[in-house]
Amino acid sequence: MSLPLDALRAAVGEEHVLLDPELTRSYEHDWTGRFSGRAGCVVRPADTAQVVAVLSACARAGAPVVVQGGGTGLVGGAVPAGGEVLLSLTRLRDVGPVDLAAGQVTVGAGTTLATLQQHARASGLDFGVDLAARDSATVGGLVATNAGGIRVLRYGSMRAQVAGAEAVLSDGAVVSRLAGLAKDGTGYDLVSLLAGSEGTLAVVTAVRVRLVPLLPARCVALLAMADVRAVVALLPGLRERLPSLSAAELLFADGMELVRRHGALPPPFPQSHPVYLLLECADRTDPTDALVEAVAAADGLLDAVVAADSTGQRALWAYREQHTEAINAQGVPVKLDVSVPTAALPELVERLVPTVAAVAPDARTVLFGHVNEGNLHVNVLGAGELAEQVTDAVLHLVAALHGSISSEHGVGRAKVAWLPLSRSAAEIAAMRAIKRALDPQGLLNPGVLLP
Ligand code: 2HG
Ligand code: ZN
Repeated sequence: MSLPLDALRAAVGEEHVLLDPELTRSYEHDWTGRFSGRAGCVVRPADTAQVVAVLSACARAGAPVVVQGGGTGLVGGAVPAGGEVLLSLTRLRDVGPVDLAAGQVTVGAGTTLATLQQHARASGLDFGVDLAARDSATVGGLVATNAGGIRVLRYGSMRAQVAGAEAVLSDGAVVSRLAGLAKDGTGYDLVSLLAGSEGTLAVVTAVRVRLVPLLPARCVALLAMADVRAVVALLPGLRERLPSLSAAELLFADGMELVRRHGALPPPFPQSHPVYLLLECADRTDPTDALVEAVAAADGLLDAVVAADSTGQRALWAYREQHTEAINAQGVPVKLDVSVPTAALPELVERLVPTVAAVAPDARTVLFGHVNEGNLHVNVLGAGELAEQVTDAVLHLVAALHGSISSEHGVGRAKVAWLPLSRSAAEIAAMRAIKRALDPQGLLNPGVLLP
């Protein structure tokens, strides 16, 4: 495959076309270390016009393109398979003024989530999506994967925050829908289509996002419970009692132990418990009393701690947010991010460890997740050569429980082979037809998402 290097250099400037392996290396693997591949070159455009020039050059040369944001993806969706032009969007960092009348702001695709959050908060608003990788994850990547995170319970996934987008098609044509109109009945919703498209349909260069009210008064609680069934049984009552509920996260004894050892964190309770539920309420006025009352009324509570001050809250969140790092410190995990109807979550948890053990007896399974969405992060350590078999067994179990093989991380390269477990043949055919219409040469993120 020949790369249009001269045209790329003309498009972005010589210094932003990287060929030296010393310079390209950091772009060529995912965060976990499980996925890697050599790029033909790395190209770093500074604005939409340069993305247009890059994609036009690649279209003329028939050169495939891998699109990359902050590199925090967990399914290999932004890692080259070998020889592609790797298009890094981290220089597209323009941050527009907050439109207070609309409650929206337009930012470049390479803007990090943390920057967007700080920008919104400085104007008295906030952004509805939050996740542990906030300092590196980019807005473009959040759209591409339809990222979820810890506040889906309150605000929905990334798709729900997107009011508009600007994107470049594989032939260099620009589709720009950045007016952020709350009502627009003029046909296909191209912007919504891009959410979850994993870079296979177009390159998102800017995003117009909806903002949410800033709720500075917070309270966090950690509840110890006997099992997941007891946790799921609490959810309807908690949602009803606590309109300010904004996160409900599930942790397990072994994950807690791992995180505590990794981060040298003190134990939350005098003794270990099988399951933990982390709750956060956010409001304009202090939600502590409401949360304390709800916790006191909870059935099946083994122990609980409530943190009303920010230091205590950070300490409780650390048990949850340090899971990903603590797991990776043990070795490269097989990461399976799945969801089932919440009522089926207890059964999924009960069957998971035996399911993994049946194919990989020496592997260790660490679970945690976002309980309200029935979203479980299944991290299997020590699967070695058996990674595919473990994936197959877990994803079949999820499908049997009417779940999704990818809840919030996307399909990427990791789960392409299993897409038919979550999407019917008719749906996959429709997705392929859309792909062909927007990217007829199949140049954008080949090998990602579609089998
Ligand atoms: C989270 O919830 C992320 O922290 C990462 O979705 C999950 O590391 C994982 O498996
Ligand atoms: Zn998650």
